[in-house]
Amino acid sequence: MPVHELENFEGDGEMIVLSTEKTGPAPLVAILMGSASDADTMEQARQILKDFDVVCEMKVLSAHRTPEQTISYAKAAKSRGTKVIIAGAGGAAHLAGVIAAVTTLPVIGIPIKSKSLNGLDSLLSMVQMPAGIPVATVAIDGAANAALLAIEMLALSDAGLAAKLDSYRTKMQEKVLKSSV
Ligand code: RP5
Repeated sequence: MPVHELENFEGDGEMIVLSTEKTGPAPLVAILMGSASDADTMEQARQILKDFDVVCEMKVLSAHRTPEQTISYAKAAKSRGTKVIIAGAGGAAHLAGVIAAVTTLPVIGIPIKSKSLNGLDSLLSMVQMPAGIPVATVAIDGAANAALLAIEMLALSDAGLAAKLDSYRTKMQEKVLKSSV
């Protein structure tokens, strides 16, 4: 679905307003979060995707506060051209699991560090998915690795992206080897 049609996209009767610009390619990666309070952490994922020139969109959708809109968005994602969904949530962190339940797109979950239990609650509620509905859960607040994992998935069918990943790794190795202690 071209991006200009996304503006009027309706999912199961619920209008979803997208942050995507009017022109340009459809977002390959969706970055979703349970609350705007997760945005600082999730921004790390957006920045890495931007560095790799991967088109993405960010959106707040909650498994608990906006369940119908969340499901509508997740159900429509594949037909819109999205390839990977990144979902961050904290506390009773069901967002990634609920999304994975209604799409066969790969879903990467980021357990957000919570105030009460430092994210252990988020991690355990996200990672312990039942067999059949996978969520690739990264570390607590592991937004950078979520983005890199999404890029690795996309790079399987994109040689240019694969080359950028190789270059990223090489630079990382050089930085470590140059470290002085
Ligand atoms: C979750 O509850 C969100 O993902 C967030 O991490 C946490 C707290 O949300 P707020 O109360 O700050 O909106 O749904």
